[in-house]
Amino acid sequence: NSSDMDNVLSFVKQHHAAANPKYYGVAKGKNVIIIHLESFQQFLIDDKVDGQEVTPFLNSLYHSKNTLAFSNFFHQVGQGKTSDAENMLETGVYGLPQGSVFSSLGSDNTFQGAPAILNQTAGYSSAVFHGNIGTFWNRNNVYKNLGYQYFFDSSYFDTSQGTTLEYGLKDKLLFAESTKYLEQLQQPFYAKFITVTNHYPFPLTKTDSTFPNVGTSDSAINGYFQTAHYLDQAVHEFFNYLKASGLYDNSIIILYGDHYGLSNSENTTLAPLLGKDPDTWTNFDNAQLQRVPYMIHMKGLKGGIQNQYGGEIDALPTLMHLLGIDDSNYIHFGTDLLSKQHDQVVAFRNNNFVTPKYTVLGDTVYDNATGKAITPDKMTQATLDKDQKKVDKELSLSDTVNNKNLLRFYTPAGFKPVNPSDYNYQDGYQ
Ligand code: GP9
Ligand code: MN
Repeated sequence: NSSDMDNVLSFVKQHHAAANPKYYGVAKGKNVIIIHLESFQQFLIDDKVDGQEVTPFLNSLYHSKNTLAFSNFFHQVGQGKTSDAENMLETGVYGLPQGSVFSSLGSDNTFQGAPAILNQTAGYSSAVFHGNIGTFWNRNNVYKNLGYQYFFDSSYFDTSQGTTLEYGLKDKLLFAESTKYLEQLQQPFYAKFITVTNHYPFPLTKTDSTFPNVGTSDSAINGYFQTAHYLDQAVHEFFNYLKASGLYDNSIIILYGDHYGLSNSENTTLAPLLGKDPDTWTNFDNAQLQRVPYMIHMKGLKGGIQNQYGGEIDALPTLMHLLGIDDSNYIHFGTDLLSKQHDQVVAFRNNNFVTPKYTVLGDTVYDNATGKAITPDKMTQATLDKDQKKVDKELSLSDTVNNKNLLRFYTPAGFKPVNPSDYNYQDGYQ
C-alpha cells in the first residue's frame, strides 16, 4: 500500500549518496562486462601457498593502476546465495531473510533491474552467459523481469562428456564458447558471465588444475585452492580474448565474488593456511572472512586500492554513477562506494553488521583493530545502537519491497515497467 512505499521512498531519498564528480560518467557509453567469481573470497587475493600465488591474474588486476579494487567489500547474501548476490548487484535491493527472492518471488514481482535501466536510459543491449540449466534459481523467469534480452544457458553450449561438473560447463569452456555470441551483441552491451567451477565441493581433476594440493584434512579446502586457481586462469584467458578482439578498449569490467566458498565450520581447518591459530579462532574471524572481491577495471580508469567498507548492495549505485546515470529516483538500498557520503555500515542478512571500526554480531561487539570482544563506552554504544537501528530498518524496508511487491506501485521518472513477454530465451538471436 501507499504508506509502505512512502516509508521506502523517504528512507531511500534520505540515504542517497551524491555521485563523486571525479568518477561520475567516466565509463559513459562503455560496454559493461560483469564477471561473477563463484564462491570467491577475498583472502585468496595475494595469498601464496609454498611461495606460489593462488590467483596470479586476479592479483595483477587487483594491483593494476586501472582497477578500483575494494579491500573491505563484504558479501551480504542469505540462503539465496548466488541468486541473492545477483539480485543485489542488479536491483539494489536485498535478498530475503529466508529462501531466495529469485525462486520465491522472482517470477511475478516487478523489478527495476540494471539491464532494463541501462537499455532505457543509454541504449544498452544485455545478455547473461551461464553454463548451467536456465531453470536453476528460476533464472529463466527472473531474467525476463530484469529486462535481460538474451540468456545463454547450458542449452547453448557443448555440454558433452567431460565438459561439465556438478553445476555446469567448466569456466574456461564457458568463456571460450561465449565469445561467438558476445561478438554479435549490439554495443554498448551489458553482459554477465556466471562461473561455476569454483563451487563446493570444488571437484577438479589434475588435468584441469596445476595448483598443488594444500594438504589439509578437508578435501573441500584442498579443492578450493585448486578450483580458484583454475578460475583465475579462465578469467585470464577471457581477458586475453577481450584484448585481442578490441572489446577491452571500450569496456568497463566488473569482477565480484558472490559469497563464501568455505563455511564457518571449515574455517578452523583453514586458519593455519592464513597464518592464524585455530584455537583462538572466533566468530569475529568468521565475519572477516566474508570479504569478497569487488574490482572495477577499465583502460584509463584512475584506480587504486580502496579501503572504504561496503558490500554487494552498493554495487549498482556505484556502477550507475560511473556510467553517468542518475540513480536518485531508483529504490536502491546501498550507496555509491566512491561517494564522499557513502554509508560504511555493512549489513549482513541476519542483521549483524560491520563498520570500519567494529564488528557487531548479535550482542557482541568486536573491535576490528584487535579482534577482541569489548564493552563499548557510552558514546560508542550510542553510535552502534544507531547503526543497528538503521540496519534493521533498511533490511525490513527491503523485505517489504519484496514481500509486498511494492515496485509495481512505483515507477521511477524516465523508466518504463519491463514486459517479460518481450523476451524469449529459447531462440537465441532473433
Ligand atoms: C548454479 C549456481 C550456483 O547455477 O549459480 O549457485 P549457488 O549454489 O552458489 O547459490
Ligand atoms: Mn554462488
